[in-house]
Amino acid sequence: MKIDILTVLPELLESPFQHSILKRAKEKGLLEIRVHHLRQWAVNEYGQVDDYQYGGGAGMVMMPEPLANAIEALSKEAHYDEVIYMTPDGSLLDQRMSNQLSLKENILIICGHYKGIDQRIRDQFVTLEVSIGSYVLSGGELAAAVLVDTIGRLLPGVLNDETSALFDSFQDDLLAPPVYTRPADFRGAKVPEILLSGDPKKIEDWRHEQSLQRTQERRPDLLEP
Ligand code: 6GU
Repeated sequence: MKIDILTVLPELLESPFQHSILKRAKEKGLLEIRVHHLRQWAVNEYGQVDDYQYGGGAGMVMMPEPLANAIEALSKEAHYDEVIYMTPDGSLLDQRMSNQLSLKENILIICGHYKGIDQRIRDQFVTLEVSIGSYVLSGGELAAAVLVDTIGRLLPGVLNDETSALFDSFQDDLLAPPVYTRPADFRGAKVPEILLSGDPKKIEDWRHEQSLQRTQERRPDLLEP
């Protein structure tokens, strides 16, 4: 899978994909991430990519020309299955959306800044608008990093048996059960007896029960049909 990201702050996206699971995905050749600086397509020698908004009001708007030129230039090299715009008024990201996006071949992600991008780019080029939650970030970069992380770890061959996404919270609409490691007695707090029993069936049942209980307590909305 190939993911291109368009941003005015490429520095913000330098580190997130260079560690851990995403790093492994790239090294295995399962994921290619390219971060493009929108200023390459600026309208003038000053590197301008934003301007005042029509109708007045505080805050700049990202101009349509640089974005359109960037999208068109990048589209010559790859056919994009989705052109995604990261925006707080987009569809709320959830595991289902990440699962679906992980099946795509090429994705382009546009990070908004300032007051956002000119509506005509959203109308003419964007195929999916994504928000990562009901709060406001300074820009789309951190949201894009979150989205790419959720997608990258789902690509076949990225996770091994031990880290398998099948057991993640949300994958079956349940939160993950509590986990423990050594020591079996930490300052008097003991690991639940059943996990030391060596009985796989009992352990599986216990974990499922704990998952259900946690979900009921913390995220009852996940249990609704
Ligand atoms: Cl995708 N962008 C911004 N700027 N803020 C957000 C967001 C995205 N998702 C939640 N808040």
